[in-house]
Amino acid sequence: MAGRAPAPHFRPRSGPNVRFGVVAARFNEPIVKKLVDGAVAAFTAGGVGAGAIDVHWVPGSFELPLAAHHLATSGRYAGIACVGVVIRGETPHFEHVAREAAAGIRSVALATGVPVTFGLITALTEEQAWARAGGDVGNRGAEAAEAALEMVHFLTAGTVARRDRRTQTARRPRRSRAAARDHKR
Ligand code: DLZ
Repeated sequence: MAGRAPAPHFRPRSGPNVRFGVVAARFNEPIVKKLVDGAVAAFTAGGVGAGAIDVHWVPGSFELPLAAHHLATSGRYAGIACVGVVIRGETPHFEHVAREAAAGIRSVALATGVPVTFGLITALTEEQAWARAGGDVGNRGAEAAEAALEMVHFLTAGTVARRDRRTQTARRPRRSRAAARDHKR
């Protein structure tokens, strides 16, 4: 499971009027800032104007789902990347925070239909976290932004349009040979 995320299959482009949000958890803030930078850079590379990206900070990763829900239901955002860093401490607290953040983010995406993506680092050490925040193992914030862009494309352009076309083709009544002959005359 470790390693860099695969490159997106295509370079997603977004329209100039589409807004994207980044929700960032302040816990482990110096590392999270790198994730925010990565997410903003990836949105920008995907064609989102700098003025169309809003960064919202919350206390910790546990609060990410509620903030993402608030933004997703506002109708202002096409997609939202959640970023945070959860580092294992001496107690199982880490597991509760990481599990609830992951489940909550998933629930918000499913409940609202807005792509809300998971840019959370869950690391055993601070070193591992830095490696995933723009170090040797990529930038989970950038990956979350790219995933949001790709999912917006998936939900709008791609699949639905193709299905519609197929349905229309299937529904178009086929001309019988006789009708075709009549048509030629
Ligand atoms: C309390 C806590 C702990 C121990 N560790 C982390 C962490 O590693 N990463 C993180 O984003 N947040 C942590 N928090 C804070 C919780 O996410 C949450 O903000 C508080 O429990 C208040 O609800």
